[in-house]
Amino acid sequence: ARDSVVAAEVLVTSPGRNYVALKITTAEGLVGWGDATLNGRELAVAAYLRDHVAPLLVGRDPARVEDTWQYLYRGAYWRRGPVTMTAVGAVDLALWDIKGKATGQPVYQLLGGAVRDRILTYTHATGWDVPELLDSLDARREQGFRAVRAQTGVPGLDTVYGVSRGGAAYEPAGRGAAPAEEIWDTDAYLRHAPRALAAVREHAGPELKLLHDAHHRLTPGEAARLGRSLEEVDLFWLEDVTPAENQEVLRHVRRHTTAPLAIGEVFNTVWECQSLITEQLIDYVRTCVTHAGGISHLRRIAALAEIWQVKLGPHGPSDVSPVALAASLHTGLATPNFAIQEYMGYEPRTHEVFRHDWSYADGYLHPGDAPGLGVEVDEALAARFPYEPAYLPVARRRDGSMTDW
Ligand code: GCO
Ligand code: MG
Repeated sequence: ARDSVVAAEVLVTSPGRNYVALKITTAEGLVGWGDATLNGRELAVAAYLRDHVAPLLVGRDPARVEDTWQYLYRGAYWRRGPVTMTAVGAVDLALWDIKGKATGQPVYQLLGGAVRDRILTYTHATGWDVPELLDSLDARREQGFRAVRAQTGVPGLDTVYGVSRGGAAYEPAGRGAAPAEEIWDTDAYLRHAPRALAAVREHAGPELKLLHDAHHRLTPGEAARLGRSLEEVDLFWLEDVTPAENQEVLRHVRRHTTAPLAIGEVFNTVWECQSLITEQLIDYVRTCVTHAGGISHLRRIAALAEIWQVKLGPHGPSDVSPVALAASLHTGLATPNFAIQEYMGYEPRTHEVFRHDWSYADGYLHPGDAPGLGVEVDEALAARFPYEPAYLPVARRRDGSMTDW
């Protein structure tokens, strides 16, 4: 007889920052975990799962991972979008976890087995000025990282997203009932960033893989100029130069720079990636295993990208939970065109709530060999960290108008 789902429960916890986890339990007593965290919109996904998805899962055969994906995606009528796709992704992860536990295999084995021994990872270095940034970079290199994303402050601005001051850790979302408001000045950024990144390259030498994230703030013309001014810096990738809602604008950027481009952390399906991939307008697709519908859908994006020699470099800051990171690593170990995994690290409390088998060593990550995804949630501990509203900041230009992001 087939096993069946008896419960699908949503857990919201905040061990340092907010996470949403989905727990699926089967009649045979197997438990699968999924990540449903959508930074700043956590409770919308929690409600979507609790009110509209959990009741549909009860009684279903947990082995039917693909059919459940199709049922939730096609069956909803209202397709795509971050809330829907994160919910679908959470279910997909939990079901892959159960399939692994049911068969005694780590998920990467079920995806065809390892095509590599370990997964290259990049982390973040941040400093308000160049000396601070170089200190941060050196600290990362001492931890063994071979690839680092470098972000710096901008003279004349008080704050810059993703950049801390004085060596403090930075967190993508700030606690509070409303987002912080920051001032942004693209001209000042474009004057400063190429100089700061050139200094980083000079300091780091030629081998370090260097990345930079423009956070969707530029027009195609500005992006082309930035790419061109960074060519000597020899970036591993330049990320999110434009909002990329209009994918055609990337043609202009491509025409003017050979800087490798990475886009897609806010995309939710293969459809948003389609022309970026098939026109070879990007080098790396950044879709995240949770926000893009789970392992089942990330594999489809990877398959399309593979044909066009586009590689995967999934999103993985601290707002992507250790469950999602595990799922990304299982996918990465078994996917030929998986290039690199972002890894920002977590607070100690987060590691305690999400006990994981994946590990970091010497600039590389490995998903581990525990059956399933290899992450168990300490529910008693999780309950001690209740949800607190937290939002990404928003930015306005000097005239008070909102920036793209
Ligand atoms: C990255 C991202 C993050 C996001 C954040 C949004 O490349 O890691 O751009 O800094 O902005 O995860 O929730
Ligand atoms: Mg980014």
